[in-house]
Amino acid sequence: MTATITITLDEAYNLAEQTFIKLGLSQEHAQANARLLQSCQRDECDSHGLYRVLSCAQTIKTGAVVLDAEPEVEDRAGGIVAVDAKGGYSLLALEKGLPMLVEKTRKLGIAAMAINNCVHFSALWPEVEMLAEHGLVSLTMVPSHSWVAPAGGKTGVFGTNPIAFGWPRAGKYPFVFDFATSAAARGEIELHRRAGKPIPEGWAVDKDGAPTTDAQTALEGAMLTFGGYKGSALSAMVELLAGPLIGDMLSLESQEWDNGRGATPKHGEIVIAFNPESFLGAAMAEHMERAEKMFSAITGQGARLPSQRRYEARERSLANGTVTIPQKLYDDIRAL
Ligand code: NDP
Ligand code: PYC
Repeated sequence: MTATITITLDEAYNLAEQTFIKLGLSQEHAQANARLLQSCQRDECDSHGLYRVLSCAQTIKTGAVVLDAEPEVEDRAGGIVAVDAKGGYSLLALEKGLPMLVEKTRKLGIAAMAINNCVHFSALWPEVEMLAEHGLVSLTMVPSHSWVAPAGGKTGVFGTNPIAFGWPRAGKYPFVFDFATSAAARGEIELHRRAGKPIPEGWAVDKDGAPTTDAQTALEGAMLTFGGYKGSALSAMVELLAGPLIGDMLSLESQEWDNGRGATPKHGEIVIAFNPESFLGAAMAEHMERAEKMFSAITGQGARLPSQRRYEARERSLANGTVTIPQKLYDDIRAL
């Protein structure tokens, strides 16, 4: 059994923040990153929780990220907010651009934010949850490095390319899903490797295109999309919307930029937000209630909504004021 350690939520935040500062990140970036990692660990999203401090450390060591980048927010034509992350981590850029995105969405009914030139390591659900807190529906996506083969191929073209969607619900946690368009996030395969566990069939192939359940072989080979050609097409859409459309890198280009350093991907991100009130006016409550009918039809038959596990984990962590992580992860972070 894996040895674990339980620490308070504050300790989780401080562990991340202090390590980032020791590694040379500016305080603003260290805090934005630590806030995100604490939230992910609180919600038991292990592949994008405190574990990410290790890949950030590796990225910082390679010099691939600008440690004190000051994001610049630009009010671009009509409904577009453009944030230049200046080669820094994405999260501070997101925090800086979000208020203008909310304001534009409220005013125009629909608006989009392009974050460019950012190093990206995070889960996307916190972003759509933040927008849902403002009563907005939203969609966000990012490419990564070209680890994932297209359906029918065996060489990486796509990133793990997550898509997150958020829908506000009166008096309830929002409806949120957030998943990679690969069969699993790369972070999941890395966690299997660290735990010495095989990965499920269908996640990856080896360098020659043969199926593998060995995590290390998978990381050296190519990952697979979920849902065959359907996941493959969605992954291509993510590349296009969060790449060429906003003038930023494809996963293939992020991989070239990395040039074997082993840094976290660098690319753009697109966040699209919709204001239900602008679409529906006085009929908003009625139509939001119709959405509830669908949620009830799902949960009413014993199926669960995406994020339910996460919200339950959140309640538990907040009630206890703690999170539990592998002792080895804690030791590895402390060793930094
Ligand atoms: P999963 O395959 O675990 O899918 C996650 C989503 O599906 C969650 O919303 C989850 O809800 C929901 N879900 C899982 N099981 C069920 C079920 N039985 N019924 C209904 N809903 C379910 O996640 P991935 O491995 O694909 O991705 C994990 C994370 O990795 C994401 O947060 C993603 O943003 C991040 N990621 C980030 C990348 C980046 O480049 N920055 C790249 C790739 C991934 P719940 O959480 O409640 O289980
Ligand atoms: O887990 O696939 C992943 C991932 C890529 C970038 C950040 N997380």
